[in-house]
Amino acid sequence: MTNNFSRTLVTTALPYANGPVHLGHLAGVYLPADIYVRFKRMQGENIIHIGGSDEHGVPITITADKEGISPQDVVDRYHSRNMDAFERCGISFDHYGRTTSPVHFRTAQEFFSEIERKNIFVKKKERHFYDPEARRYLSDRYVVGTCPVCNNPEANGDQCEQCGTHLSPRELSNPRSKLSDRTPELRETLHWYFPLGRFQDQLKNFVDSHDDDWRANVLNYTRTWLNQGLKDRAITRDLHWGIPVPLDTDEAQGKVLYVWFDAVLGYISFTREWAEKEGNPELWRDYWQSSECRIINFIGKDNVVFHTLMFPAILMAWNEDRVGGKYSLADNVPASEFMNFEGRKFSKSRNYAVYLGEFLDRFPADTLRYSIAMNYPESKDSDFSWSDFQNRTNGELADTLGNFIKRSIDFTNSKFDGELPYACTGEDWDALGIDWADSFEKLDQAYEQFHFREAASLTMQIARLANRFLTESEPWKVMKTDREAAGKTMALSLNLCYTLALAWYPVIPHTSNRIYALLGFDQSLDDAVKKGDVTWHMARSPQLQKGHKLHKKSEILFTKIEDGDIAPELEKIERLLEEVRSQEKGESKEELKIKPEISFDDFQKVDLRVGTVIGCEKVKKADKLLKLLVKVGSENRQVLAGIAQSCSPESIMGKNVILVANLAERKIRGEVSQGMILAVEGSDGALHLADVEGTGVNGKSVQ
Ligand code: B3M
Ligand code: ZN
Repeated sequence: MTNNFSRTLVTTALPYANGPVHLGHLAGVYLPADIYVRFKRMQGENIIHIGGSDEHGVPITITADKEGISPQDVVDRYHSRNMDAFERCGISFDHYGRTTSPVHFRTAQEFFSEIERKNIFVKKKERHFYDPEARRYLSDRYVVGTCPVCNNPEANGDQCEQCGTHLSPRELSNPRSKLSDRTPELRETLHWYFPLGRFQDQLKNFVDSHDDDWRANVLNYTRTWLNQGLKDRAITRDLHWGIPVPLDTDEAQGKVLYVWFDAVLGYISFTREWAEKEGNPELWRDYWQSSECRIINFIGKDNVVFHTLMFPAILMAWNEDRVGGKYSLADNVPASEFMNFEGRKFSKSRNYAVYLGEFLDRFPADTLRYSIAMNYPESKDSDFSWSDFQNRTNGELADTLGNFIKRSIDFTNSKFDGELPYACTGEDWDALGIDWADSFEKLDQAYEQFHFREAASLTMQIARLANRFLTESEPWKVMKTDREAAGKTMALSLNLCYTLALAWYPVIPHTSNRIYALLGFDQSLDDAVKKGDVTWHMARSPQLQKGHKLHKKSEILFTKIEDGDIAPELEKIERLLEEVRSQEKGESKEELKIKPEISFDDFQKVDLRVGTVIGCEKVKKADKLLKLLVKVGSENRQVLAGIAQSCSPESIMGKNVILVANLAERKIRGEVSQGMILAVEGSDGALHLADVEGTGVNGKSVQ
């Protein structure tokens, strides 16, 4: 990935403005992007970081309905809260836009119109539930009804909580609207589909061309989709919140663009807004429409295919038959895994999270940035815990880095009147025992390849060596007999402080600015970087001359975190966990609605057998159903199971499942189902088949 590029555009996934961002978001997307951007800025590269709020889609209207306020109120609230939290955390966006802005409406509509003009969209008529009283079409989550599998009368349009079956609203009997409790009617409605399949070959070539530089997880997710064959995706919705379909026809009335169609285009709109802010409205083209610009999309793993397939396909559709004004595709899409919190997944809906703004009310941004960088979920899920945060802050930031800086500054202030007493030579510098060339080569590579955890550890390693150098040189003792030697130690130490100020800038910029100020500079490090007065390269050799004057100030860079400081947090976790557990229990008690007791004899009537899955395919037009062929002893049974959204056909082939073997046959979606198989729902909402290991178990009864 070496460059012929003279510019870089970094984008970060646009968080939905329906809630506050939490540490999981920070760890996966915003902090890594900011670290990278700061590193590049310091290298003197032309790089911009564009982000903003995703303000459309069902998540926003659901929050609004829940709180009884308008979607606009929801997005206004969280857009400013999130922007403020990011700023306090030092996430240095060049522009943070919002998808409700006029420029974005224009951009998204322009894309729709261009693709429509080229006749690329496919239009399909469908029947959707409509609530005549609320005068709204109902998305899945707005419909309830009776589950076709377990007869639960309160099943949701997307899933039955009682039996776990994933459903679509039309599979429910006695459907009702959540808005009015009335029976909705099926109404014919027309929708625009983006034919992803039309771009299958182009997309495959695009992905293949990044075989060497994209992360394995990104390639894997994307190829799973490619291998299944890309399908048409609806890109319009019947919703009252969103960007109107820009057509004057009757059929376009009341329709808005699907949130994912508009959200990815936000990156472009926001770059346009940035260019306007810069006073050069055409400047965005240097980033989006120039082969000299590298584009990097930082995202979480749940957003991969939207960025590696959907967004590129939209740009391909735009570019088709064009001579000028073509958009470039991303060069890299570094998707993170998830960072968990005290061993559990963050969950907005269960309120199991630490929100960024709240965290920063209690602890300094850099302690968080450091801990999270050291836990960056690069290739597997990681975990944030309060005790790890405490240990890293105290043992690494305070005892190592902070301690070294303070001792260097204070001793020079008190014994050398705040003045660098000696001119360091290259030889002195090399004699420190730090292999500068090697350390910086490794650091550069770590940053370049998005290995931020490694970058932070390497930098801490330099701080450790510096701290050890000062301790072992004992200038406070040597001073009594050899002032010159002590002076040399201090001059080297202060130059090491300078090196550390620069080297830490990508990860803990607030601290770097403070060290830089302690070293006697009037201009902030941020400004010095911006102006190019300070560059990354300067970190590897001594920069402070003999006679250089410090500000003669002293500062404690990191306050230690006492047990008492995190005790309330730990108690809060206990409470949250308690709540989550009782919610889970409550849900299972309440919503399971345990059926009336049965006798042992009744139970004995159920014949459970082990069967082996010997065939499996998706059921057409039912995206939740799989059709299985299960071998039980000498019989083969056809079973329909609502597990398609959790299990791929390939993944369950050959598994030994538990089958209710004496259940009366029934028809689902016109297909016969001869039994049921057992599955459980995990806390992630996915269904897991009860799977029996071992050979020779086929046909055996389950005890
Ligand atoms: N808002 C989903 C999410 O927050 C979505 C990302 C949009 S990126 C263009 O996970
Ligand atoms: Zn059910």
